Amino acid sequence: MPPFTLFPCLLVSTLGVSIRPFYKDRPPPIPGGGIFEPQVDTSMAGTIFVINGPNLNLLGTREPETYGRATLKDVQKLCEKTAKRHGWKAEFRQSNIEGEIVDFIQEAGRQKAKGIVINPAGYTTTSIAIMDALLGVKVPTIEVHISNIHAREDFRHHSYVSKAARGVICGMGVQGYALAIDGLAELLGKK
Ligand code: CA2
Repeated sequence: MPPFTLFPCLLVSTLGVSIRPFYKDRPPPIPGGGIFEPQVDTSMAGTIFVINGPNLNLLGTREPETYGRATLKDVQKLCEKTAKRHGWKAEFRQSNIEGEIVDFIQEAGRQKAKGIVINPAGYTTTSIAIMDALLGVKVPTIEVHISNIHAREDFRHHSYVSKAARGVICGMGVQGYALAIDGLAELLGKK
């Protein structure tokens, strides 16, 4: 008997074709060779970036009278849950380093993120680099501050980041992050 009748699967799989049984509850074969591998189409799943600036890693451990008792992990869960309601995945980041925050923003641009929520913290009032990065990527951005910066010291009132933001939320505690994500959904017509 010729070998191709004994090993038909082997022969045809080298041609990129599968002759294995096709079950109705399985995805169809992948063009180009693979068979029965579950396929996730990530191109449709929107991503939003939630970026946190310096010292926000300390959230929930100090100054609860100003910033509340929620930790940054709690904020991450809140953002992931809120993003999921809109069919989005949340990429949650924090850095104490200005250049890393610029890198996160550029990454959001490269990944064609649906939106950015950013609490620039101490860099709010100083960072032309973060403002320039946001202006460069053209991803709709909402700036968030946990505290009401306008009811605090004068030096907290000015924000370079606001010049690149579609909206600003402050004084709503960590719930401001969820409001910002809902706001992005509203802006992008998802509600
Ligand atoms: O209210 C906000 O979210 C701020 O962005 C927080 C910044 C502050 O510089 C801004 O003016 C307003 C400070 C973040 C520091 O976070 C800490 C959290 C807990 C304990 C210590 C610092």
